Amino acid sequence: MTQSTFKTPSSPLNDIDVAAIRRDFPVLHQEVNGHPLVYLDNAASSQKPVQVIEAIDHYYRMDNANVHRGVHRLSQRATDAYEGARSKVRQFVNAKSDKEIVFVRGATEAVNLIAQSFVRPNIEPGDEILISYLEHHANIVPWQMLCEQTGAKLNVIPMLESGELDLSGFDSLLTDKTKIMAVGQVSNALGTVNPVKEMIAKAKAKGIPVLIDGAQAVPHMQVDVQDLDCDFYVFSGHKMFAPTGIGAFYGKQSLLEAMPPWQGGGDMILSVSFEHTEYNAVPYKFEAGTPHIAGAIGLGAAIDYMQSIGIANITAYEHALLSYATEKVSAMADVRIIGTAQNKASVLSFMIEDVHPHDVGTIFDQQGVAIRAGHHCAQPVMQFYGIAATARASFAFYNTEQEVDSLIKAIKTTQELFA
Ligand code: 7TS
Repeated sequence: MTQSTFKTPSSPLNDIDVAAIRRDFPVLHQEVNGHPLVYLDNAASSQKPVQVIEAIDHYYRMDNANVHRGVHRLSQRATDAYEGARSKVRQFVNAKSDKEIVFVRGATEAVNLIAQSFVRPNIEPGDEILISYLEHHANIVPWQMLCEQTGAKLNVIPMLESGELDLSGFDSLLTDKTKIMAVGQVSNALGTVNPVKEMIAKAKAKGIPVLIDGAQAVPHMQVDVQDLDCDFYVFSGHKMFAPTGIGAFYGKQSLLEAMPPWQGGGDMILSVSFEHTEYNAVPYKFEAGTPHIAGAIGLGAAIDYMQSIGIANITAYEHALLSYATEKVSAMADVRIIGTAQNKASVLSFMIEDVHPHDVGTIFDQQGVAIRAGHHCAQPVMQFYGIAATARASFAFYNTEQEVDSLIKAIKTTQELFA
């Protein structure tokens, strides 16, 4: 597509009112090093709209109390708000029941919980766990730890130069020893959107349970866990405009019910004596201790906010923005895009010839442009390309074409400095 295509009234870039949206994000309106902030590090953590900030503020000003235990009014309001947020998450991912939504700290905690509570009790030496080359460390290390604990073996779906998964030998990796397939829907380092629906169908046909790491998917696209037919779906709030320290996972109710609890403590029990403890029903069985109540409320508000824009509008807008950025960067000499999959979401990883990505990040910061430089907690992906790091710009629906132009300008400035 040419640049002029993007300027036409029918462009998805005109489908949402970005100027109005940006007014909802206080943090975007500041200067960094004498330049307007251009925040392109959304894959690491996204910014928060006033609607989320105010929901948290309201909770602490008016409703603050512990949940599930008080007869008093504030505790009831806190409980209603917390459980209301659970319903919003259930509807957001289209789970059947609120009982299938467990609040956790984030995607990392969810993967660890599922590894230890769902897989560990049923795994033997020689059994297999299947992940992919594109995973974030959060979906690698918990499985390696489980392998160390149990003598199971980690298998890895390979990748191609394009940054897509190499599914040519996929069927043979799904064996009768595979206890779980755990794959990301969108790669955080490259932006590749994996064909998870097809992959899930193949795994399920062989009776293999599936976990999908949706941390980089939920901020950008509609997710329907029933349509996907995955067994678990994990994500973090802070990448989808909600606070840090809160996330959620979906688990099929029958599986959650059969799983032992992960952590013990208050709220996850029905009764305790020294002789016998009876656990609470799902999802509370997995929510030991006082939860991040304000965080869950903020997550609910973030879902409301995204839905007020429309998830399909977000997807279309960001797709157009990524195409615009990709076209501009591709046209530059001595800049290499890392990850050129057909289907990508909101991530542009690149290398400027003869400049270390960390220097790129520092020079960009001097110009107010915030990106991430590093291995993005996906070191196997870096090893695949024989590099230590990339510079990564990652977009949200509040980013603009003008900000992409600032990115291009920052690349040119960097090249001039190193010329
Ligand atoms: N899975 C994926 C695909 C991720 O991108 C991340 C974080 C996680 C899991 C872990 O999420 P957490 O909220 O539990 O930490 N990814 C990134 C990133 O790309 N830059 O910083 C964090």
